[in-house]
Amino acid sequence: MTASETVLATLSHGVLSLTLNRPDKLNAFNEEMHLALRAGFEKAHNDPSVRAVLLTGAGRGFCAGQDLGDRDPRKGGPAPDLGRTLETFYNPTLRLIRTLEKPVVCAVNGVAAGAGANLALACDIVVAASSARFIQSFARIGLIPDAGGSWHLTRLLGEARAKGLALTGDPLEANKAAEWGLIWQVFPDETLAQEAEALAKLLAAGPTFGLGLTKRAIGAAQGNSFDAQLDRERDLQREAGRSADYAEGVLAFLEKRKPEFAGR
Ligand code: T3D
Repeated sequence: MTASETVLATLSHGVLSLTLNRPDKLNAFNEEMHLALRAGFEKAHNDPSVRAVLLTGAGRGFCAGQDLGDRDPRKGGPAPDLGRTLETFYNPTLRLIRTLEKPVVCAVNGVAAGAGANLALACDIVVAASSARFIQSFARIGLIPDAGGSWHLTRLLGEARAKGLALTGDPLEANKAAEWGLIWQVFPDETLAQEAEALAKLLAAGPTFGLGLTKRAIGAAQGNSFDAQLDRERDLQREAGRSADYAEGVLAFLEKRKPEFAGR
C-alpha cells in the first residue's frame, strides 16, 4: 500500500479506515491523493483481514472534488484532457469501490462537492453529519457530473431531482439528502464519527461473504429484468448457502448464542 499523508489508513477490528487528508483544500483531489485512495481500496480487495471499509474526510469538509489549482488556465498550455484524467485517476477507484465484495461505509463529515459528492454516492452506506452538504459543483464551472454522479443521481433520485441538482449546482442539505433517499442516515456533527465507526465495526463482524454477495445482487438488479434477477438470486443464494458464515448463522440461532462470523 502506498504510504501517503494525503490518505490516512488504519486497520482495526476488520475495518480499514481511509481518511482523505488535505483539510486546507477541503480534501480536494490531487494526483497523490488519487493514488493513495486507490491503494487503500486495492488493499481492501486483496487483504482478507479487511472485512469493511470506512471512508471519511479530515477537517471541516469531506471532499471538494478535483483540486482546481491543478487545472489553472493561467498556467498556459493546451486545455487538459479531462477524459484522460477520469480514466486514469477517478474511474479505477470508483470501480474498485463498486466491485469490492465487502461493505463500504462513507461518513460525510462536511461539504461534499463535485467528484467528492459522487465518490460518497459510490459507497454502500452513506451517513452524513447534519451540517454536511452535497453539491454538484460541475454546473458552476462548465463540466458534467462525473465520478459516477450522472448514474447514481438518476438511479437514486429520478430524473427530475437529478437534473435539478446537476443543472443548478444548488447545495443539498444532509437532512434533505436522507429524506430524498440519496443517503442512508444523518447524525449530529458531534456523533457522526462514532456512529459511522460503530456501523463499520458491526458490518465487519458480520457475515461479510454474504454481504459481498448481497452487494453483487443489488448491483445486478439495476440492469436486470425481474426474471433475470430471480435467476441471479438463485445463483448467489446457492453460493451463500455453501458458506461457513451461513452454517455458523444457523447454528448460532439454534444454539441461542451470538454468531461468530469469519467472512468465508
Ligand atoms: O479535472 C478533472 O480531472 C476532471 C474531474 C473533475 C471532477 C470535479 O470534481 S470538478 C469540480 C471541482 N470542485 C469544485 O468545483 C468545488 C470548488 N469548491 C467550492 O465550490 C467551495 O470550496 C465549497 C462549496 C466546496 C466549500 O465552500 P466554503 O465556502 O465552505 O469553503 P472555501 O472557502 O471555498 O474553501 C476552503 C479552502 O479550500 C479555500 O482555500 P483558501 O482560500 O482557504 O486557501 C479553497 O480555495 C479550497 N478549496 C475548496 N475547494 C477546492 C479548493 N482548492 C482547490 N480545489 C478545490 N476543488
